Amino acid sequence: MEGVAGLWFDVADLDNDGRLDLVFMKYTGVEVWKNMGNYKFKPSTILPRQERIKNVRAMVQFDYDNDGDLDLYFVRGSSGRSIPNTFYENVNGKYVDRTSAAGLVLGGYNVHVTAGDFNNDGCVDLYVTVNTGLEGRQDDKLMLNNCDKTFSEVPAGRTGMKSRNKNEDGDNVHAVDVQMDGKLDIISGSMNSTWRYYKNTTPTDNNHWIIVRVGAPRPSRWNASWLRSEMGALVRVFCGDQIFTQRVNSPGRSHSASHYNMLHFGLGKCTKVKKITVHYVNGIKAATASTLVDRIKNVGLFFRCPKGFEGAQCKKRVPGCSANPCPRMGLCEIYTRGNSRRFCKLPA
Ligand SMILES: [Ca+2]
Ligand SMILES: [Ca+2]
Ligand SMILES: [Ca+2]
Ligand SMILES: [Ca+2]
Repeated sequence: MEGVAGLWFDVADLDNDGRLDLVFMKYTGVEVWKNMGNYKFKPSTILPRQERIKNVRAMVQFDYDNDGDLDLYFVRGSSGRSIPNTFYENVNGKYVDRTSAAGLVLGGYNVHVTAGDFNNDGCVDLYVTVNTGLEGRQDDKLMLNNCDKTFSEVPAGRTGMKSRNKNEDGDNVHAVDVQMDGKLDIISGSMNSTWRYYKNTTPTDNNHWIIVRVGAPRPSRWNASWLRSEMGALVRVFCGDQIFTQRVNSPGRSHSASHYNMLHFGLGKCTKVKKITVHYVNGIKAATASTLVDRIKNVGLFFRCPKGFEGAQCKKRVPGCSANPCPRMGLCEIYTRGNSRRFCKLPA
């Protein structure tokens, strides 16, 4: 992989084998490296004509048709000319160009994209930021999913979003529910100005939602892997006869990665979630029983650090922590890595 001249890169399991592959977005085309396991990668040409997808600025993997597989959208931009974006539908593991059919050409000088169900109708929408350089000032684009494999742009005057100022170029954008009220909000930066935060006040027409807070995988008798992150896990919400699918990842990952494990799902009129499943990248699986909607649901393992401890998972070694129970920790679990290191961890 040495010498890959990339502009941005992202991780995504493009071939659905459970291992996250690498996607390099370059001025000269897209380059994919398939994850072979054991930290080995090899070049892949899984995307049709990927070498011709030039000037990619960002990508997002999302299930636009709720068929359980993740589709792929590249936004593209150049200061010299208008460039169409590229959208691939995942059809049984093969990627098919549906850019025009889905109404996602856009053109112009697009910079970044985030996906989320902004009106909670059960169909994932897109928000694309735009650079002003090409055709004068342009506003960002909110593309609502019509739930029929097409998208429609919401006219700028109807979004309530402030027009970008002259010379204010769109940049990062994240779909995040700031208040945890079930309505996804927008946080968007610009290259030469300030951040903007847009609170979502869209009428949701009694649509429902659920936020899945994904914790770490629980080690089992069969799999005590220390690859214990929830990042990259595939999460499915089964509601009514529909299945909603997302992967745990930063919502603005191509430009500015963050650790964000709260997945927002719009559920439409569905009122009862049958189950939620999580497939972690280390092979461990988790599932919940049925649950009501319009709430936050925890899945997986969470840690909190008692006073005097520190680190994301209380990794500061506890003096005298050699036997269970740990001092001052009440009910705790001890995990060992190798022969020499022991940590006390207190399940939340
Ligand atoms: Ca893969
Ligand atoms: Ca799909
Ligand atoms: Ca929607
Ligand atoms: Ca909100």
